[in-house]
Amino acid sequence: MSERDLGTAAANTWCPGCGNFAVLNALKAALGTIGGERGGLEKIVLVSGIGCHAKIADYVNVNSFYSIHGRVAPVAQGIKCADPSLTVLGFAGDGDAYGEGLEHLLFAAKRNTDITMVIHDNRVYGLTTGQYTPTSPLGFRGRSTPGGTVEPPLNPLALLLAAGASFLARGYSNRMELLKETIAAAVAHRGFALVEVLQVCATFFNRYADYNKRVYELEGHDPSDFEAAMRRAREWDYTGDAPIALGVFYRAERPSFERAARAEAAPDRAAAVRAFLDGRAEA
Ligand SMILES: Cc1ncc(C[n+]2csc(CCOP(=O)(O)OP(=O)(O)O)c2C)c(N)n1
Ligand SMILES: [Mg+2]
Repeated sequence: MSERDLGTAAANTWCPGCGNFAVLNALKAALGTIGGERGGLEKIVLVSGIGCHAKIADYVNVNSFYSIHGRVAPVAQGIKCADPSLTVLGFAGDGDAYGEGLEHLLFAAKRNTDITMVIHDNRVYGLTTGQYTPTSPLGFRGRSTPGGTVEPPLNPLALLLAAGASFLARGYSNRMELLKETIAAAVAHRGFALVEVLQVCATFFNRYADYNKRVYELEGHDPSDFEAAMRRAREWDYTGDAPIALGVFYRAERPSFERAARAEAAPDRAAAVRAFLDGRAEA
């Protein structure tokens, strides 16, 4: 199936300049490269949340499931556990994943379920027209905070790394090539992968000029080094004007939840799990 065939007849309702177009195009390009090893496009399932980002499910011609606000990670994990042969990608907003759904996201990372989560982090509630989210910067003025927020933002990369994510990366909606590569690498990873995308909301929080000045691509960084990844993750705390790193921060090979859980279902549980952990058992 070509990239063109991956489109649908649904009318696109994102605003002009929205960073979601870049995520959509990067996804289509990445899907074109996934193919064989992951079983082809029939084996792909997209799960989305609620918000502007969620409409991505309408615009890609693969199996998809609209979940509810904050519940992308549990739905994606359920699908993956029911049929581990599927390749499951979750698309969630910053409000969706880091606000309402944060607990689910942290536990998906802790379990290392083999899903890819792409977070459209525009640092605002886009669909509901401009309220602050967990990653809005200190002082953000929006519909619900006309005087500016008085609480600092979360740093989702530092938080997810601490929770046990085995693949962690950051992309930017104005760096298409890197975004394509990063999504493809996340899908290829066997285990919980999170791609935090600085996905600019052109209408309610336009950061293009600022991000363009500050983003840089990670070079000479060892993604197997947890401490180095944490230092890079904390370099910019989502407030202030520090440089913003893009690329793969962390990558580690660990048994995934759904494979370990299936090994446990074998008659000799302990032996099966041990064999699985030794890398000999097949799920
Ligand atoms: C349980 C629940 N709470 C609140 C809402 C209202 N709601 C719909 S979209 C949204 C915000 C979405 O923001 P985000 O996840 O950042 O997505 P974006 O629109 O920015 O892509 C909210 C609060 C809802 N639909 N369901
Ligand atoms: Mg948002």
